[in-house]
Amino acid sequence: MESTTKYRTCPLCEAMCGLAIEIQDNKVLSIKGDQEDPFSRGHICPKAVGLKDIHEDPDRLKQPVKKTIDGWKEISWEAAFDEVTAKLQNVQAKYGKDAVGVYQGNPSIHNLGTTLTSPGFVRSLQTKNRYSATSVDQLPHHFAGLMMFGHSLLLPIPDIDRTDFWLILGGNPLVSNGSIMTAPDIAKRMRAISDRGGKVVVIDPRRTETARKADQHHFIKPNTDVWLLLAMTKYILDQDKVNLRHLEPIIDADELAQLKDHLSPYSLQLAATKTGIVSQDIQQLFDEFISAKSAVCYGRLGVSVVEFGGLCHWAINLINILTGNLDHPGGAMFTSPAFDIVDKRSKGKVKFNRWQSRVRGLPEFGGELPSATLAEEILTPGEGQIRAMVTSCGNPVLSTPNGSALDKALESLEFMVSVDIYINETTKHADIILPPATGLEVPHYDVSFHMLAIRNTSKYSAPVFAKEEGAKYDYEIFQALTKRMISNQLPEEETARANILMQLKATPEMALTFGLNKGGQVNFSELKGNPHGIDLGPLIPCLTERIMTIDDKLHLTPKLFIDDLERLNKEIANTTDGMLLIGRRHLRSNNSWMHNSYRLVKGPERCTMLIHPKDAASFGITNGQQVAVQSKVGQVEIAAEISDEIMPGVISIPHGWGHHRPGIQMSIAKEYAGVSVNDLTDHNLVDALTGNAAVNGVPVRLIVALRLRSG
Ligand SMILES: Nc1nc2c(c(=O)[nH]1)N[C@H]1C(S)=C(S)[C@@H](COP(=O)(O)OP(=O)(O)OC[C@H]3O[C@@H](n4cnc5c(=O)[nH]c(N)nc54)[C@H](O)[C@@H]3O)O[C@H]1N2
Ligand SMILES: Nc1nc2c(c(=O)[nH]1)N[C@H]1C(S)=C(S)[C@@H](COP(=O)(O)OP(=O)(O)OC[C@H]3O[C@@H](n4cnc5c(=O)[nH]c(N)nc54)[C@H](O)[C@@H]3O)O[C@H]1N2
Ligand code: SF4
Ligand SMILES: [Mo]
Repeated sequence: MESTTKYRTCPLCEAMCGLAIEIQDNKVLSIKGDQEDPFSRGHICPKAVGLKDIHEDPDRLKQPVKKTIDGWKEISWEAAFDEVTAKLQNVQAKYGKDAVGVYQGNPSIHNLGTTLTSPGFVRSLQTKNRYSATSVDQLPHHFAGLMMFGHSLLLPIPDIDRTDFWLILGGNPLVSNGSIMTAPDIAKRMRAISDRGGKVVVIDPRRTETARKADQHHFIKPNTDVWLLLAMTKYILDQDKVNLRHLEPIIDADELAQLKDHLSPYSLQLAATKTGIVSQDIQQLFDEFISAKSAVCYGRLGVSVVEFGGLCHWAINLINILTGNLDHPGGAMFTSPAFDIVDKRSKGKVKFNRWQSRVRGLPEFGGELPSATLAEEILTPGEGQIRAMVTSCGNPVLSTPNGSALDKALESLEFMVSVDIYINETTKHADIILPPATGLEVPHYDVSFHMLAIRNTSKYSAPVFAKEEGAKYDYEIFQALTKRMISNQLPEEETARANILMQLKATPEMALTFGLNKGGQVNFSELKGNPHGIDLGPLIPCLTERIMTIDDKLHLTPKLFIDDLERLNKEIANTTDGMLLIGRRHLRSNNSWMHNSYRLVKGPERCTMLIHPKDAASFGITNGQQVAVQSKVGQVEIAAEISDEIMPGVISIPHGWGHHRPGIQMSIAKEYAGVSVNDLTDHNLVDALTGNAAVNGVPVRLIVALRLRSG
């Protein structure tokens, strides 16, 4: 058969790159960037070819497997669905609904079927023990969106194609390819800022790949951005540089006046002391930002997974609002997505702290509890203890703080089921694994990332290959489970019952058709006729229509943020002296699960501890030496990589490694095991306001064994 080229969006990260995939007889010949994709314009990163490896990976599961004393055995789908739901119902009958916990990981929102149908299944469990990767990631963004704009999905996106000044705190988009900012080909877009006379400034404890390409970089002591951001907000107010533009009518003048009082402690001098950035540099940064024609302040993981992540994102929004850069070209803008998941019916509803976690009393957000408390909810006896778990698209043993505790906790469960494609550090604890078709075998539409993109675009990708015979799509799995879970909860009335059962038959394409028609910008057949995607133009000011607060006002001073300043103020006089641990990402890696692709893991060891030459000298560490790193909760041994790209007092270890644990069935990943940084991160370190895990800025100690010389 002749080779053909299929076009589709890469589902691996948030960038939504268009791919041109050449295939012949069910084989991938090549994966290249799609030059005709109007959004990604041919951009691609090395991970995209990993899709071929996932497609062909002999370790990938295609049939349900059940753990037996003789190892994993394939079982039929029907038997698996029956057993899973019977076991979950049994645990709930014995201990109550909350005894079943559920954790949903990152690929949940990169899979159309899972995005659309897993929520129904989770609801059918009727449990308060819901967890996800959100609380080890972007929760503070959602929190600030909810409190200030009225909806957790109203997230301001940096309009980097038009900005004159891009301030990046704790983000490394040249490697991550952008997050809460879907923007394929960041490098080109960054260069364009400089070419039009603009400026990019990066604030990061590491001179990252992005920092090296930026116009300016400042090192910052981890976990101190909050002082800088609040000082900047205060500075804008003190300088009388407030310019609310079209948002003035929806901002309360009293709130603006009160803001100034609340911010009085946060001087530029205090910011300098806390962050380690010299005050002249801080002032220059503030002045340049304020006077730029357009400017945007953007923060990502380095200001999200820290102890004051909530306040950081509040301040970031304030800075953009007060300088006239929110909802304005070149600033931070909102999308007008073709498939809009902001549900108007939730207007004014604040889904926060409606219940708390049983053991530590951490607040619920959007129906979920913080993942940092999952292990103790399983391990602590008492009413409401989790006795069975469902995981889907997640590897929390490697991804959540104190992963070793969770490893033990999962072992103690009465029953566990995982919807996943691999037997890995988390799913090895399951009794049954249900593997969906994935990657090139599934239809794709980025419901979430079109919402977070720097342009309004819309794109549907048909599957490149049919799923294997006997395999199931993710939506088929969730629908089958939901149907069984609710079979005895269905209403008596015939039509109501028929309605629910019909919804449980809807394919993702049917849901897409419905959602797109509701939005009225494009329809499904247009999308099918445009496999490179459709550009719907630059972001447009829309906040005054999209705002979801009950009073249609934008709130500058939600009480929860103001109250949290008290927690911050207790830190004013505190100083920390020891070493602090932060994370890092690599272009050829994707969280914990793509290390089974040889082409992505080969080459020099990447799971190393970056340390500054001065620190290395004072601890007597040489390059490549094994060092024991200890935290409150654990210890790992790792090779040191000495480099002045990291600031003194800080070490960096990437997450997602640690594939040495027994029982995993990923043959290549095992050979490139590394260690898990989340065996060091502390489940007790959370942003008390939002419940988000603080995996950046963890205090650690280094222990260097005396090296024995031979000869
Ligand atoms: N220390 C530290 N910890 C971190 C971070 C950090 O920077 N530092 N980053 C955090 C962030 S941002 C995130 S998002 C989380 C990620 O945390 P998780 O989402 O828990 O972890 P992943 O590594 O993304 O695991 C993805 C899982 O989905 C499975 N999978 C892949 N494709 C499919 C599919 O199509 N269907 C199904 N059903 N399963 C699939 C994989 O096999 C794997 O088990 O980690 C967080 N943890
Ligand atoms: N190649 C690749 N791409 C990915 C992923 C991946 O694993 N690999 N994961 C995807 C996911 S799930 C996400 S959420 C995104 C994340 O996207 P990003 O947030 O852009 O990625 P990170 O590399 O975690 O960047 C965080 C930066 O914060 C810095 N930092 C740490 N602590 C602090 C601090 O206290 N203050 C400041 N100012 N900076 C600090 C770190 O040095 C790092 O450079 O990436 C996505 N893209
Ligand atoms: S940047 Fe992200 S979306 Fe683009 S090819 Fe790489 S992994 Fe795929
Ligand atoms: Mo993430």
